[in-house]
Amino acid sequence: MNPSTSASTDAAAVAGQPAWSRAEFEARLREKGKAYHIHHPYNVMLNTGKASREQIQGWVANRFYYQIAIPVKDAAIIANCPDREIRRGWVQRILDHDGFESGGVRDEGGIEAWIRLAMAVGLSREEILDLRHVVPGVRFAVDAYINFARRAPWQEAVCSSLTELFAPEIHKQRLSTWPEHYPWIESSGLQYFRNRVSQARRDVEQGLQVTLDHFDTRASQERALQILQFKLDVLWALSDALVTRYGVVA
Ligand code: AHQ
Repeated sequence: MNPSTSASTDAAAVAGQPAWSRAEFEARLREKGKAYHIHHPYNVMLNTGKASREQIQGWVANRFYYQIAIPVKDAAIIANCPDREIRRGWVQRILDHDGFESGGVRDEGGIEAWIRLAMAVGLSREEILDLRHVVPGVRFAVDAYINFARRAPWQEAVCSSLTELFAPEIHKQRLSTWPEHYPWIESSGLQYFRNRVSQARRDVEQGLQVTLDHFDTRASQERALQILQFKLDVLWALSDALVTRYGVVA
């Protein structure tokens, strides 16, 4: 269910019940990792070495649409957030993806690193940038995420980024399995995943504190779980769309 619809039925169901403790609330957020796309058949195929060159190229080309959406999504959060301290932390996410040049320090950014991944799996820069391979279901899932972040209160959009609680594991899984299964992919092409292991951990620290601080009633905590489920569904639907276009090998 898209969490932009009101969750009044849940609020009535838990009215009068005390809020979960921070530890209990965090545990329930982490428990939703069971639905993370690391368990999706397309991802299992990728990380167990069963994917064809075309299925890998299709995943990289379609996930590029998700990657270029992230800084747009994060800019929407910043645009909605009146708190300077929060913005100071959150802006790092845009720099991580778009790259920056400041005081003699130059970082090409994650989107450029993803383009290098694309070229390492045999795609041209032109065909990754012109989005010719992006399938409708991927576009709709990613656009739903961006539009949620634009419309929702900024704290809800922050909460939706918490799928990254589970991201370090998936990046480490690729780094430990792809070189063995796909030796034809140049090792430098995997740099994006190496960078994300630490960046995701740092991102989640801020996102989790904002979420634990803001959602402080039982009804709002239930809503936070719905928001996280929405984002889990975005990632799952993205992989479903790839199965439709490229097939999957169990
Ligand atoms: O590379 C990823 C990334 O930069 C982000 C930002 C974050 C967000 O703000 O929603 N989520 C996210 C994710 C990235 N990679 C995905 C993957 O499987 O490689 C995982 C994804 C996430 O867990 O939300």
